[in-house]
Amino acid sequence: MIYKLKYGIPDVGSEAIINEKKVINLSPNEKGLYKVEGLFEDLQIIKNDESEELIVIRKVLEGKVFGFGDKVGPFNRWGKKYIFWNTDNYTHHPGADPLYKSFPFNIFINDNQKYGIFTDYPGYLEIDLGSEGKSEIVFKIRGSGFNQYVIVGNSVRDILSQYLYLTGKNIAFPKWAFGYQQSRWSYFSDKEVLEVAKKFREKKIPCDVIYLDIDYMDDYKIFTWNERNFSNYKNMLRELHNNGFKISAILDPGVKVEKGYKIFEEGKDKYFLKDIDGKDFEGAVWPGRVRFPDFRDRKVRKWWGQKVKQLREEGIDGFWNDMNELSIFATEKDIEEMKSIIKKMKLEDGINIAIKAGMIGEIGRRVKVENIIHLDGIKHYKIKNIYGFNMIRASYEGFEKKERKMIITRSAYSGVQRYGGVWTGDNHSWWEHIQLEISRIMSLGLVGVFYNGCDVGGFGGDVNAELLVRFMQFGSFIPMFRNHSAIGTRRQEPWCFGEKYEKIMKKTIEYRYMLLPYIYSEYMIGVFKNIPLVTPLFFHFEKDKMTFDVDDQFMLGRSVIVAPIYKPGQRSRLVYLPKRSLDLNKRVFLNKGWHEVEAPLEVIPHFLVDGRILPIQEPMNYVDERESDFTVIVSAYNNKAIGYYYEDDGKTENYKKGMYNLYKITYDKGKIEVLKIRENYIHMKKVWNFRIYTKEGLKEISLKI
Ligand code: MIG
Repeated sequence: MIYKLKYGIPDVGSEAIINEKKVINLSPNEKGLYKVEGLFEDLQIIKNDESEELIVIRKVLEGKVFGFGDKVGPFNRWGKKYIFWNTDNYTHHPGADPLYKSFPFNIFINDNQKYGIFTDYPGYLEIDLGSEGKSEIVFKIRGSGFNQYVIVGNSVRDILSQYLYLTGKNIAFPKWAFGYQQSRWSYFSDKEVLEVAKKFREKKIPCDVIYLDIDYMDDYKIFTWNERNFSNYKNMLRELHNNGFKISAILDPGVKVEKGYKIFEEGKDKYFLKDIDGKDFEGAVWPGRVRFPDFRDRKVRKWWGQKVKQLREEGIDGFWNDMNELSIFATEKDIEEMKSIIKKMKLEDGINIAIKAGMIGEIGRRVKVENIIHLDGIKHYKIKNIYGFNMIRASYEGFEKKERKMIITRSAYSGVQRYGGVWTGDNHSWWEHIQLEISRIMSLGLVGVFYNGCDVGGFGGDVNAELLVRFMQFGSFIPMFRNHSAIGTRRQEPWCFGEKYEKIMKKTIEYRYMLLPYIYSEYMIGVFKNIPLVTPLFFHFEKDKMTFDVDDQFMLGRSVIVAPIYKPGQRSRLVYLPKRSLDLNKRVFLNKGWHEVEAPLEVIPHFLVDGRILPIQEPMNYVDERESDFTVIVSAYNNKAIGYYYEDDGKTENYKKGMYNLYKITYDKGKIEVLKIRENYIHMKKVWNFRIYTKEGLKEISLKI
């Protein structure tokens, strides 16, 4: 059940909502206040015309609150005030807010209530969840009105599913996007890129994607190539493809102001955001003076989409959209200064770069967004939070319709799952950030963005061997497994810390490829059925109250529980199992409850819930390399289990037309049964090996299906 509550009259229509048919419009009392029986009651509405503020104060019952996407801070959001104002905020300390994205959706849970609230406002928004100790929530916008959607459901899954009814289903990413991905700011030349690629293949460390950061461009000019360092880029792309790699390139929105530069000339006075004086607005980012496309305008998206398409045709397979908060450094002078600082830096001084960059970012935050106007006359600050959303929408619209798209963005707003996925931005090579990312990744699932990830290994600062191993182990169980790090920091490709650690990381990556049949099945079923790939435990074990307090474990799919190690020197940890599960390291059953589990450096504790199955394969060098041996692990303590296996072409939208295979696998008292729910795609796995774990021991069966 979805209720719509209207406060004032919004300045601009929302772009998040695409389906309102099932929504029930509630009527307020004469003061404009709402009461939703059994859930909450509005106390007051304050309107201040001078400051353009509209404030709603609401009485609620206390409980736990989850959601808000990848904001930092505790997983349970209660007790804190949050600001939604998309900002390039690169030091994710515990109090950092606002950050890059705005997902003003969360789910309230207490003993008697379960409901979601989506506060749909794309400008400045504050939500205070009882930070002053009262059982009150305060919503504050800088605008004339906003809509709110209150979603009542009988489970978290049901509430999320209704939210996705409102804001749209997730697109499906290509299968290769679930392979290992290697990035660095930057691989500076075609030669360097090819060397990195070669190393992966020589060492037989699986890898699917290599990233190009801003230095592939000529002077940071979007849609150009640096002809000096990437003089042979066509050859580079060809070679990478021949060796099974995909390439993802960064896209920044700022278009350099330079006479004769094609993109600038085409966009000038036509496609860019305006200043109050009616001229194109100018700020400074990496290229120096830049202007920013107004992606909200359909013709601008079309223009940008064409450029993306050209890059796609040249051989770029995926795109990551950066700096689209908007991130504006300041003036051109500041940029020149920053460039010379970076040039003078020795590599060890990476942290100083961050500090300097921070100083410049501070200036950027003072850029007056009040002065920026959209092409249709709307003031930018009223819709700042959907700039990034519309930027990746432009890339999405530029792609071939039939092709699956690999597009991620740093800045986003609710509904972004219709166009792509996200990563969490500039984290650090800090132990604390493994723990932080666990809760951010889970929270991104809870706001309906199923393809998400973080910079594995940490972006800023220098990683060390043990931290990298633990980060990689965690990364191998989240939707997007990408190692990325900042300029000036210590290198963190899997081979950078000598043989001992390389071996462990190779195993970690291979294990990810082993799990791909399961990961991809669960992901695709999730896309169909609105279930995030990574969730907190309570998503699948809601009746078990203990699960609501577990914020440092997660579920990958519906059957695997993961408990990462996020402290140096730690060689065991406490794990909560909401149901009897099979320890996938030791291959023994553990009962429901708390356990201390061993975790030597090469081990990340993870478990297969009893009664479930896990389809796996032999690892390969990259996802599309070959079909490999197929095994189904069955966790059947009491000789009973059930699970699913899904496959399709992994690269087109044909799954929407039903062109896929879906098998239901059941094990009951010694008998395996594989039911073909649908078999509309080439039958790939002919021989199925079953490894069945029961209380009596292990049984192995091989079947031709
Ligand atoms: O101002 O393109 O979050 O992933 O490597 C920094 C350089 C700009 C920020 C992104 C990061 C990327 C970096 N970018």
